[in-house]
Amino acid sequence: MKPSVILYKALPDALQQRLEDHFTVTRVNNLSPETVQQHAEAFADAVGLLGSSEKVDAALLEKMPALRATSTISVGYDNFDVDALNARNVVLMHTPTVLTETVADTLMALVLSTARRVVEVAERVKAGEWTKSIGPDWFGTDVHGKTLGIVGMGRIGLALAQRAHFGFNMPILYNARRQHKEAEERFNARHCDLDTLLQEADFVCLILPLTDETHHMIGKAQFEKMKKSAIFINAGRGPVVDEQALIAALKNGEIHAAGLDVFEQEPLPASSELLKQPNVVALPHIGSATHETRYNMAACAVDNLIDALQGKVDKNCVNPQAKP
Ligand code: 8YV
Repeated sequence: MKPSVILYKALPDALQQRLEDHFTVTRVNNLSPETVQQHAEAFADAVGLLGSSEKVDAALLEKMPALRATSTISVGYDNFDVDALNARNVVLMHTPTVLTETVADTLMALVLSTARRVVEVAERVKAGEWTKSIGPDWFGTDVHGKTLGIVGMGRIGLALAQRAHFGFNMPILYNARRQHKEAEERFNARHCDLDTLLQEADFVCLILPLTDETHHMIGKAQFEKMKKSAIFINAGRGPVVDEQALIAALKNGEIHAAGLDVFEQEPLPASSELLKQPNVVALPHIGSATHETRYNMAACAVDNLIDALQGKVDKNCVNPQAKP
C-alpha cells in the first residue's frame, strides 16, 4: 500500500503522475474546515500535504495526526505555523531557488514600468490619445545610473542587484541583517542601515519575507524619510508595508510612485485606494508566474515531498530539526 497524501493545488499532468507513482493522492480544492470535514478519513491518514497559499495551522494539524511532511509550492511560508509543525515533528519543505531569476525579472519590470510610466502611457495610446507628437506630460524618469536600494539581500535581492549593476549601471545600496560579500564583490553593493537607504535611494525595493519582525516595517516614518522623487517597489509580502501609510505617502506626494506585486489583502479589493492612484503599477502577485518557473516550482515541491518522506531533508527544508 502506498502512503497517502493530500494535494490541494492543481499540478501539471506529468507531476500529478509522479506524485501518484509514490503515493495514494487525495485531491482537494482547499484546506477549509468544510473540506477537511468532508474528507476526514483521508486527512487523518495522510502522511504528506502538498499545495500552496492556504493556511496550515494547529487546528488543521489536529485533524492530521499521521502527517510527517508538508511541501509548499512557494519560497514564502508565512501561511504555515512552523511552531505547530515543530511541536508535531512535521517538516516543511519549500522551493527557494527555482523562482529567483523570474522574481528578479518581475522586480525589474516594476522598476521600469513605474519610472517610465509604461502602463499609463500604453493605456493612453490604446485610448487613442497619441496624436502627432508627445509632450512632457508623457515623459518618465531615467532608470539607468540611478541609485537602487534593496531591502533584504537574499537570493532574489542578489539577482536584482546583478541586473541593476550590469544592465543599468545602477549604484546599489542594501540593507540586510548581515553583510553580503558576493553582492559587494560582484555588484559593488554597499551595506547600510535602513534610514540611510531610505534617504539615498531613488528606487526602494523590498524583498522581505513576512515575519513578526518585518510586519509593517515600512510605514509613515519610513515613507517620510524617502526622497520625494523615490519610487517604492514591493515584491516580497504585502503586510511588510503599512498600506494605509503608503496610500497617504502617494497622495501627499511624499514619494513619486509605487510598483507593487503584493498587498496586505490578496486579491486586492477593486475598491482599494491604491488603484485610484495614477502613479501606481499594481500586479496580481505574479512574481514567479511564468509557465517555466511555475512548472519548476511544482516539480521541486513534488520532489521535496518524496524526499522528505524518505527522510531526506538536507535541502529545501525550513525546519530539518523536525525530521520525520
Ligand atoms: C507564489 C510566492 O507564487 O513563492 C512565493 O513565496 O509568493 C509566489 O512565488 C505564491 O506563493 C503562490 O504559489
